[in-house]
This record gives sequence, structure tokens and C-alpha cells, in this order.
Amino acid sequence: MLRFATILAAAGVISTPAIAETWDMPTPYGDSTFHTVNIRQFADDIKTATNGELDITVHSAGSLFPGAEIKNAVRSRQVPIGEFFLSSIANEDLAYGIDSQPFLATSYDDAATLWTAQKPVITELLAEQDLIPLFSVPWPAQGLYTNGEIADVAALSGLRMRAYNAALEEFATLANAAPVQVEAADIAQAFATGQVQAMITSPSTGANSSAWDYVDTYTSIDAWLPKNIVVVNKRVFDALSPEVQQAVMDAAIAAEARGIDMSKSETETKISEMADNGMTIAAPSDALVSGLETIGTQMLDNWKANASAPATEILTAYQAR
Ligand code: PCA
Repeated sequence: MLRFATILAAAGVISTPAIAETWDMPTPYGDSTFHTVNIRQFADDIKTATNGELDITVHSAGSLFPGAEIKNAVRSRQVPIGEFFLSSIANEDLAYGIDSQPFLATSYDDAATLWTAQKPVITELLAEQDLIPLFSVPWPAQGLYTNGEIADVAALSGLRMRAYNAALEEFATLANAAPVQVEAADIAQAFATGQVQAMITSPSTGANSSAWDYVDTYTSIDAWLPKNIVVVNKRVFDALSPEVQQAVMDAAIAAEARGIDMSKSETETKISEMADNGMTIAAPSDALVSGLETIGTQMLDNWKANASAPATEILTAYQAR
């Protein structure tokens, strides 16, 4: 029997698997977003490494599930795998939202150190929901989009400001702005209809939503580097053969490294794209920086007061670096 199998393998007869597994993978972000380009490459890498045994189809721009539902869709096995904005589940535990604390980690190096502290903690938390984190990639540092230069925090007062998570909502409120939750895909429309007048996001999302059509100034406040995360359902993953599991893990390691490189290079290219389209690229004034830092300090105090034991563990490990 063994000899027969060997002969078949040598003849190439059993090199193609009988049953190929196909997975749907939702993400909230559009096709031009570097995260989406990266996860499509991740899917291709797995397909190649497994000889087509695991074939993942990426569904972008919230087309399969809206961003806010992706985590639970993977948890309940409506889909085996998905990508979402990690801090969007900070309402479950502040451990998930620490990357969106203003001025806590503002460079790629700091973001990497923070992820090293955060990863083991959220891996345990996600395991309670049958979820395995595969990889996580930061967005470029978050900047400020306004009409006209913003001299200090007082200049944000009264502006309707787009928010994408609870931390940004708190930030806007502390700046006396009025936060309005808007998905990335709806930014252009929210500005066009006057629903929002200012926002804080990466150069990637700013350029991808043609920020120059509705604001004229980008200020590099480099406030934080929030992350996307890709998770897989543990029961679905456990049902894969060890070889396919290994291929997924290998592709995940490569995707995290590649995604970070893409994120880094987008910071410059997308700021240039905004400048090329006529936007003023401004450095923040000292007054603006110190006002924003005061808000950051207050937010971190609030965060500490509400943090769970696991969340506190992340901050302690990060600050002990
Ligand atoms: N882009 C996403 C999340 C953070 C970012 O840079 C957004 O604006 O929704």
C-alpha cells in the first residue's frame, strides 16, 4: 500500500488534493487600501503553498459584513477568517484599544513595542471567543485634516469631526469638537453633505478618500498608529491538516512584515499625493502639540481608571520597555 502511494505520488496523481477548502475573508476596507492589497497577497501565498488546498477569497469594503460585525462573524463561524480594526472592539476590553491612545506610541518602533506587549494579552482574550490572531499591521501615524491651519486646540472647538472608534470620539469631545462616527468608505460623502468638517486619520485613508476635494490642510500630528488585525476561528483552523496550518502561519508572519513595510512607505507617498493635489502639508505648532498632549494625558488617566487587569498589564509592560 505504501509502495502504491509512493508510485502515485511520483506520478503526480495524488499531488492535487481531492477536496479544496474555500474560505471567505471579509475586510472593512477598500481595494486600494494597502491592508487589502496585503491580505490578498496573504491569500495568494497560502493558495500557492498549499497547492490550492486552501483558497481564500477576500471581500473588501465591508461587502460581505460591515466592519463592526466582522469579529462576531468569525466567532460564530459565519466566515472562517476576517480582518477588522482592532480598537473597534475596545468596548469589550480596553486591552484591544491601547494602540489608539493619543501620543502613547507614535512611531513604528513604539508601535512594534506596544504590539509585543499587547499580543500575548489579547491572544488570551480572543481565545475565550474561539479566535486566533494571525497578524496585525499598523496604519500610518494619524494626522489632522481641516480647512485652514489649526493654530491650537481651541481652533477645533465646535467642528464636526469624523470619528472611527471610541478613543477618537473621546479625543474630539475633549477638544470641544463634535464627534460623528463615519466608516472609512463613507468619508467623502460625509464631507460632501456637511456631516463632518474635519477628521483625524492616516495619509492612506486621507488620500484614498480624495481629502483634497473637501479640506485644504493636512497637519502631521502623528498622534497614534492604530492597527488592523486578522483573526481565524480556532475550530476551523484546528480542522486543517498540519501542513495547511503551517502554510497559514508562515503566510501570516510574512504578511505582518510586508504590511509594516507597506505602511511605512505609504506614509510618504500618500502625503506627497495630497501635496500634489494642492493640499497644504503643515507641521503642528508648539501650541497645538502641547494642547493635544494635554488631551492625551487626560485620556490615558481615564483609560487607566477603566482598564481591566489584562489591559493594565499591557501598559505596564510597554512602559517598562
Ligand atoms: N484609516 C482607517 C482607520 C485608521 C486609518 O488610518 C479609518 O480612517 O477608518
